[in-house]
Amino acid sequence: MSESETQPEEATKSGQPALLERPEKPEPTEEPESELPEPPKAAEEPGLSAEAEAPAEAEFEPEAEAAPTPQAEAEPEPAPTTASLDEQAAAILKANDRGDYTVPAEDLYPHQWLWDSCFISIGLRWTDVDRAQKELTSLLRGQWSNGMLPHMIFSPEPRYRRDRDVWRSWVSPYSPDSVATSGITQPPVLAEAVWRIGQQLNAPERRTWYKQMLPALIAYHDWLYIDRDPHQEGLVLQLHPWETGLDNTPPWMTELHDHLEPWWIRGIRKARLAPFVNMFRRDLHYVPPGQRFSTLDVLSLFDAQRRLRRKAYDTSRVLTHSLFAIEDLTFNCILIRANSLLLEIAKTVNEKLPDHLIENIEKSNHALESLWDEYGGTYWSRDFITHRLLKQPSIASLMPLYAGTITKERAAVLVRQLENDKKFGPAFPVPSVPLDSPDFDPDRYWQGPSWLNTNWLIIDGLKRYGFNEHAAALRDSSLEMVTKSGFAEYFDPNTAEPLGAHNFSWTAALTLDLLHDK
Ligand code: 9WN
Repeated sequence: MSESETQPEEATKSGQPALLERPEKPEPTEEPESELPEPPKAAEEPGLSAEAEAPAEAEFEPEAEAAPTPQAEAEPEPAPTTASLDEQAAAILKANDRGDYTVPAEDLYPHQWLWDSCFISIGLRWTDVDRAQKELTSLLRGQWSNGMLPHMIFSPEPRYRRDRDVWRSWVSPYSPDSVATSGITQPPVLAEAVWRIGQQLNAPERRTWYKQMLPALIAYHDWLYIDRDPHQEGLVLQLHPWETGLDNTPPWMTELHDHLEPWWIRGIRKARLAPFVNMFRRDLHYVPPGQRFSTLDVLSLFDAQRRLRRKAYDTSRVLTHSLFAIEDLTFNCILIRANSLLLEIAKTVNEKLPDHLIENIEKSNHALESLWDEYGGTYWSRDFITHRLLKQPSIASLMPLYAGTITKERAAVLVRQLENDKKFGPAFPVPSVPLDSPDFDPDRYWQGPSWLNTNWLIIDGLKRYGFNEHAAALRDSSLEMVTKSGFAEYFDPNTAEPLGAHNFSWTAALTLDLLHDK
């Protein structure tokens, strides 16, 4: 055991044990509206213990009992309902409301996630702007003293102790005392969410809101550059696929297996033991195996997470021991857009951002061009150490539209990819991996299915570049997908078959936003 990987009791900072034991009850939530499509009932099946309700982050637990567990089968399509789409969406957000924050989905995701809460608040602003603000201020409980916003804030319920122990945020001196969090971040959509909520408020309220959120936003963007751009290139690096939000996206999984795969995972691969390991996976209680990560991917993700924990989530320590760091295209595009909104927020309240942050912001706008591949006519993520472009196709190549800083000519090149039926143009776009890629799988998580959040980002980018017809068409097909199949986590891009979790919060929230913000 390394010096940083002490047991929670030994490493705990003052106040932490109280947190872990605190039998804090979640705010009572109201029963879902009767029109709410039925969520999966796996946890109520006989033979599933309370532990089986452990969430995705604990989806592989080596210490779990070896008894075979029932695996989820494809759910039937949700029952037809007479409620309108926006009523259904609002009912899902209500059912997933835990008081100060909204869980992404009952059972599978019982904690608070960073970019989920941002997307959720963007939808909530249409139904209850106060609640939308609360969704974002509750994220700040988790902010580390170095400015990092963690990708997860754990529920304090005793039954989730194991999830908190997987991460042990208390091994870092920067983690907060009052909540347990993960030790990595997620795409910085926060400035977008803060700004959009501000658009619903009158001028004095908007100023108060922006003033309230600005210090946390500055600290977060500062941390991204200071901690994650050590060579001052204008691009920030990520240390784990979970930081991209597109967890098993092909370029990251290839790099992960090439750089970090330990001997014991290679052994499992060689001995074809993956089906046996599946018996320990919690996520498969809720979602069929073909719709989630492969088992080898899950093992690698948890192994990579443990390596970060051993270094107390300290980026410079991680980088001295590992070659696995990527300047992710999606993450950096979202940061670039967030930077421009941060400037807008500061301007509204007559505040000036620190000079060094302004310099970094300007550098980023130019640095994105270093990810352009003239020969391939597209943008890629880049290996932080070698500067090699990671030329494995994914939806990330469309994200510079959302960044908004590329030229109109470049934007037009990306729009042609979007129009291409062999790449991003199935019946229900936008697939998370282009159809002509050998990695494309219509069912598997971020390796093919269409997602509402990435559609939303692309629609926003298309509008800002004036591709209004494309934006309208993608909006319509997104809403058609939800009308046809319900508020699934993701959808088969050829058939719109619902996949992953049901009654998924950001699908509901962004549906509301697409309905209201035409
Ligand atoms: C790991 C909550 C999160 C999203 C991510 C999505 C998925 C978690 C998981 O769920 O990630 O963070 O268990 O796979 O990939 O984008 O924020 O909805």
